[in-house]
Amino acid sequence: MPIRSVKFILPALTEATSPYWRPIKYSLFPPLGLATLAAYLDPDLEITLQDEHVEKLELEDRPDLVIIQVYITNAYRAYQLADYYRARGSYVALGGLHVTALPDEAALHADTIFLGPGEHTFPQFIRDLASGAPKGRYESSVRTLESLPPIRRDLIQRRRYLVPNSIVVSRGCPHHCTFCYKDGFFQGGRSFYTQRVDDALAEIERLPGRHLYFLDDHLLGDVRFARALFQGMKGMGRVFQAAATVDSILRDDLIEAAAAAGMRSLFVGFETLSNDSLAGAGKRQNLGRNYREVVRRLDSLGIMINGSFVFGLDGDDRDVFRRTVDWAVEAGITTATFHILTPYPGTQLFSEMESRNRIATRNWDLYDTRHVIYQPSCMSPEELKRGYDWAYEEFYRWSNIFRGSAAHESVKHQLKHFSYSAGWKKFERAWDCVIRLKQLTQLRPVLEAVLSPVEPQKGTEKSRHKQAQNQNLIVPNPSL
Ligand code: B12
Ligand code: SF4
Repeated sequence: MPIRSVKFILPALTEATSPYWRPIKYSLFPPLGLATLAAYLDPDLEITLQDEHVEKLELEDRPDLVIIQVYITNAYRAYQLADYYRARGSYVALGGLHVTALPDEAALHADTIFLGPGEHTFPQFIRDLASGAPKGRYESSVRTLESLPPIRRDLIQRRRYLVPNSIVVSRGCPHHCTFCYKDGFFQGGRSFYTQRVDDALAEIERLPGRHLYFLDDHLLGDVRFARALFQGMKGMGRVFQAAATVDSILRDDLIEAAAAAGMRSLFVGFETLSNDSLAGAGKRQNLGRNYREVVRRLDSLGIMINGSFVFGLDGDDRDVFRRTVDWAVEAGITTATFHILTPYPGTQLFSEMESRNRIATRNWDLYDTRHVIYQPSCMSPEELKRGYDWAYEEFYRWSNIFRGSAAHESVKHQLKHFSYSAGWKKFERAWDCVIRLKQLTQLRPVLEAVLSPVEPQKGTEKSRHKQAQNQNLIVPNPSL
């Protein structure tokens, strides 16, 4: 069939109408996955990319081809849009994490579905479509990020996002936590691979401004790659945020190299303070690690911490909430992301829970890590939900923001902790107002100016790293 117009859609989760909806959280990052796929199309086609999290969808159009990305919590909305466009005569393709986990469910709403990452299957599909023989289902098995065409960032409306410079230079992760989407999504091929360092550096060079946010699951996962990347970034004058595991922070001096390249904040999956729970979740890389030492090391390099914690792991009792919050505040974790354990379809955790009849609902809207959708082992679902709500409230209480800030030695770090944590959680109305006025772009340099530079703590071996004196622009992690 002749294709002249293509529309890419990232549907918004139904949560957009709930009291939990935080516009700023969904105005952080543009739809990078879809912009990556768009790069495989003939640039002369009429191509549009719409992100329902930040704009109202144009629904009067009749594109020849509609590409929709499906996460678990936007699945129902994605299916609704797919049905709508099919009824209008468009050819509809669905892909993403939820389609990979539950292909038969998604297939009811699509002409073609895609399992796994799209870098190899999508161009194959485009060729098949052009020759008039598209398949109903494509499964990714070839896994490489070599020779990727440059991401179609021109399709992204940068002014609508606080962090238009999000970037991923790898896919997947070397670890195998039982609750993570990763093993299911990357089934049938490699589950951790990186770009070539030169290509990653070229992509960074293409991004304007100073600030970057690496959305990689584990930026330090491939030591050789990460070291070469940081070496190449030295002197670029970038400041960046990323995610990495506990063990990679304690291992050798890679984290120092990251700081020297401009790392200013790190998302760290602490998950739980209990070794038994870590073992139960297959989180071996955290087992027996000294979390205090992780905090001390990052602190000494002027790197702020976004700590991730999961409640409801088997063995967690009613005290887990207070224990975790007390620890996070005392340690001086800048922001904390709390999750209610959520068994996503396609994960080992989901299969285990399902076989024991512990899954309480299959309403995907509720699989947002804020609802209890399974039977916990040592408390009731209501206690788990109450404890989770309490933990957020308690951690972001003014008194605890003060206490957490005071945990740092340097006054500048204390101030930065305070403004970052308070700015993210205590000024919701101001964020909403800026988004409504479409002024997020204006706020970026303001934030850069407000957040003061942090010097490494004196007397530590890291004080050599003057790079921490660079100005910072720090935004929260997506899961917050
Ligand atoms: C950035 C991010 C967000 C951002 C923005 C998303 C965006 N604009 O794209 C925001 C803040 C909105 C967000 C919110 C949430 N997120 Co989020 N997020 C991410 C994160 C960190 C990166 C996504 C990314 O850009 N990846 C890089 C790009 C290149 O990959 P990609 O988007 O997956 O696209 C590729 C493939 O999926 C595939 N593909 C995708 N669509 C299609 C379509 C077709 C036709 C084809 C061929 C291929 C294809 O090809 C692409 C190229 O390889 C991921 C973790 C991760 N590593 O993916 C979590 C992740 C996707 N989020 C997750 C969750 C749970 C959430 C929340 C529910 C959290 C919460 N408590 O609120 C919300 C709800 C989101 C929603 N809309 O429903 C889970 C999803 C679990 C699941 N099974 O669906 C993840 C995997 C995190 C995790 N480890 O658990 N998130
Ligand atoms: S370390 Fe993080 S990204 Fe890697 S498997 Fe575990 S939860 Fe997933």
